[in-house]
Amino acid sequence: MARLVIVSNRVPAPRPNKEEKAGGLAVALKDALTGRPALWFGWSGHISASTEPNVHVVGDTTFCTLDLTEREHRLYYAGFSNGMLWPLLHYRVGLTEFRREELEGYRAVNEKFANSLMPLLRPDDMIWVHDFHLIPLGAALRALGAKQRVGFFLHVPFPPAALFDALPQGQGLLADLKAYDLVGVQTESDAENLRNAMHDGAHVGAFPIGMDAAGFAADAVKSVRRKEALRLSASLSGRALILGVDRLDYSKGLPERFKGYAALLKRFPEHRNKVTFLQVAPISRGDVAQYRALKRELDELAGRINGEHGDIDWNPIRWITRGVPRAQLAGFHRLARVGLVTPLRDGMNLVAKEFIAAQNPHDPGVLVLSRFAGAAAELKGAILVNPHDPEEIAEGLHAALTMDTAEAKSRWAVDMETILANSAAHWSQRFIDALQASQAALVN
Ligand code: GDG
Repeated sequence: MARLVIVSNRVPAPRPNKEEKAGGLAVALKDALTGRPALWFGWSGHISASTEPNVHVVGDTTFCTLDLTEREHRLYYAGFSNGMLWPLLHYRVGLTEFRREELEGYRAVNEKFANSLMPLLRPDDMIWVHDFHLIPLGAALRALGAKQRVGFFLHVPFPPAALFDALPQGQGLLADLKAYDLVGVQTESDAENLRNAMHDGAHVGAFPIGMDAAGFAADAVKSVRRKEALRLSASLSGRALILGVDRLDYSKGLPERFKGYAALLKRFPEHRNKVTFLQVAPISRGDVAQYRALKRELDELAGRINGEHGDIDWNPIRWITRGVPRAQLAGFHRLARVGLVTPLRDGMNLVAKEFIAAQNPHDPGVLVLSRFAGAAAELKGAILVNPHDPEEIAEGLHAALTMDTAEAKSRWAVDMETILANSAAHWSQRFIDALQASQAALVN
């Protein structure tokens, strides 16, 4: 079996530990890796002047990471990746900040990665580059003479061409994408946008990311009986739990979500003191001003909602900005009557799938999901809402809270079948098979 070389900005710690950062990419790829020889290459997460790769071998996987200098981190990561590409690709042109120096720093780090990776490659490796931090990497490897199959997967959305056009020198990034044998995106609509932007994009395809639904379901069954889930359950005093779990990021629509919950309590007073909304939102990119401002806004909103709607024995919102271990989260999802997932834009959104996976088949909770998450194209049983309208979120919540068990079961069953059919392992196999086929087409 050909070795798989995965390249991503962050490489997860070889051995899981409690401090592991929340993030969809690492979760999905770890599930995908089991059972084949692999090299996982990327940034170590550390800042130093060292240029020596750090290497750890665990089973069949070699983890190889590089440190970034303070300047590289500022220009490539905080600057161009997070300050320009992340908002742009999430349709938020108004939040982008472009600096030519950052684009140059972004290209320089991609070249540094290519230079370090090149000597580690074997002729029959299959290389799979991940996400918006590394768009130019394939072209940089080709410039060094790499002949291997190289594929790219974009985890975040791709916006309509007219929005992408706002990026200075954006055509250069689109040209870089042509160096890949295959470019994967999450949905057909992302693929259409990217093909339009590239003018010719025969090698662009939709590969919706999956997750290990059966494994997460088994975790949820165990975890719902453990101490933390029992503590949460006892603390609800019979109230229905509405659960949100997201990195604290402006793409996730959290202020609108809080306002939607407040609108529920106002417009449908029968739910007062009968529901509790728990939002878990581990701080992410806390060194970026926009993210600090978002946290302050949510602190204030949560405080105001609790002040206005709360009672002496009831806090309507619980808001936690620490990460919760994955095994505990599975049990929390199983306890929840409603999963509230309302990003303004999201490539896929694995939390929506995790909520479905964790439910009790005999009495499942209901998913209220943004129309603008990639997951909405797959999860036909969810209640879809426009996350920009708090009133629509309130109506979705009300419908979910009052849904009878028969309907909840049939909606859940449809979605569970969908996610069981597309595990992370299936997803990566589909991509790898297509990558292999695309190279064959070029050769013949
Ligand atoms: C990007 C794209 C796409 C969250 N809080 C905690 C925690 N999490 C875990 C969730 C889930 C993961 O992090 C988040 O994944 P998402 O898919 O929801 O979102 P992004 O991080 O933005 O991921 C996204 C994904 O890549 C994969 O392609 O779906 O659209 O934006 O697994 O459960 N995990 C733990 N504690 C937390 O507090 N342990």
